[in-house]
Amino acid sequence: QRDGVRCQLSATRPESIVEKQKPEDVYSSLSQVCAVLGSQWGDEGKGKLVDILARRYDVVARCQGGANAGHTIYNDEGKKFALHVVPSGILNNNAVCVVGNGVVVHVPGFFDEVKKLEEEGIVCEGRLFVSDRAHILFDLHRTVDGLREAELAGAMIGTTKRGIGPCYASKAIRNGIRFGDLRNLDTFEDKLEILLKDAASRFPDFTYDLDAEMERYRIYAERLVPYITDTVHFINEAYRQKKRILVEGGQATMLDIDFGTYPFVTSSNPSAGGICTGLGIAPNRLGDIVGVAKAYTTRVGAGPYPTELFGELGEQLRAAGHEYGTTTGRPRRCGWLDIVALKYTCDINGFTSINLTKLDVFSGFGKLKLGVGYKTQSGEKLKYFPSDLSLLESVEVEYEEMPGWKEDISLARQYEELPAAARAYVERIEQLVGLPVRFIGVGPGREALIVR
Ligand code: 2SA
Ligand code: GDP
Ligand code: MG
Repeated sequence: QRDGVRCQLSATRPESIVEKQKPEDVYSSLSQVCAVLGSQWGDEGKGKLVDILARRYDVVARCQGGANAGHTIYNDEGKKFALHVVPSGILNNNAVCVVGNGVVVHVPGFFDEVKKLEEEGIVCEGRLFVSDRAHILFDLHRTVDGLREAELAGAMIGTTKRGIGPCYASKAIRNGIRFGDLRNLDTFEDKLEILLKDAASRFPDFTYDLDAEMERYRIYAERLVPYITDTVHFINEAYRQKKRILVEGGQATMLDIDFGTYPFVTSSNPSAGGICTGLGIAPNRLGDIVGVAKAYTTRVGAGPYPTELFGELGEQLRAAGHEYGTTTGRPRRCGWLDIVALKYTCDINGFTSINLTKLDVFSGFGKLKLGVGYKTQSGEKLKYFPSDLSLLESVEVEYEEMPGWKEDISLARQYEELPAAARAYVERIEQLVGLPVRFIGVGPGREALIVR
């Protein structure tokens, strides 16, 4: 069955591969270093799980990406928070939050986020730290992001225009500026001038005012003093002191610059390798890696998307799942769950379990489909997720059909309370990917989670 033979949905449901455990046992069995990563194209609901797990962790850290990420969480009073760079552990007062060296940070955006949190009574200073090795994302990077997209015209990536690609480009080309550089404002100014001149030489319409920018950064430099830290040392010291460390991924593996549908990807590594390079945590210290997967799929921006639904069903999913970008408000493309892509990201990340989210969204849908195989135009079955985009764009997806359910499941808290068809859907996914679905999301709130 693993290779996508059409499902014979017989009267006998597949047996769950999950051994029954009490929720508290599941939580406490999670390893000292645990990561929550996106297994699709982002927006799977990583923020929600991180917020819930943060109560069991001492340190919550982001390792890659920047304010392109949008992680939506709700507190116990149902108040909504949309986080971008600040880790989703910030709502738990006992957790220390780290923005790692692999993250790119727009300073005014960072302070806006901190201000909004502090207005809600959430203290950030003293428990939120930014790596001195993290790169500063300047307004110029945002401008260049927009200019590059405009140049690409019909072939645009559909970026969030948050300057992510240009900032990582500065880092790679080695004229980037790091938070630690704010400790010496004279050399900082020299570096900033080089960076601005570089952008101006590439884009004739790009103008800049170095003095005005320096004036702003002199002020930021002082305001940032309590936040800038050697987080590599901090996190390794925390590890030695047996503190529990939770890593929050941004975006997802299908948007990974190496493993995603290049060039329609982001500019960082949202997959497991990004944890090590973006925080300075050694690979052999990683433990559980929870892959977050929506019960269906969504994608924002351009690029191939084999199981995409067009027309009424896609609209229905978008409306039922409120599928609009957390950062940009863009409508998300929607489609069936893609098992071929999910198996690929399971391999890359070594997920130890799955958090299947938004299962509630399917209530009232008719039949459900799982994309279980890809076939080329010549009828050849692909054995694995291809790197060749033109091939990917032309594949025919083989689907298994499964019965849906009518019941509202948003109040279910025990697995057994789910309708048989919902359980069959979960268990078929487990069978196909060979991993336990330990967490099932049935609503956006903290309480709307089934733990098995
Ligand atoms: P970028 O801005 O350079 O990282 O864009 C490159 C591609 O990566 C996609 N990308 C995302 N996809 C889903 N969600 C993201 N975060 C926001 C959210 C997005 C939003 O939580 O909803 O609000 O639009 C995210 N960030 C980057 C992007 O769409 C490009 O395809
Ligand atoms: P992230 O980027 O992976 O953190 O996800 P986003 O916050 O961008 O998007 C996920 C959206 O789904 C948010 O609006 C969440 O509040 C919401 N959400 C998360 N889990 C569930 C769930 O199980 N059911 C429903 N209905 N909504 C969910
Ligand atoms: Mg998001």
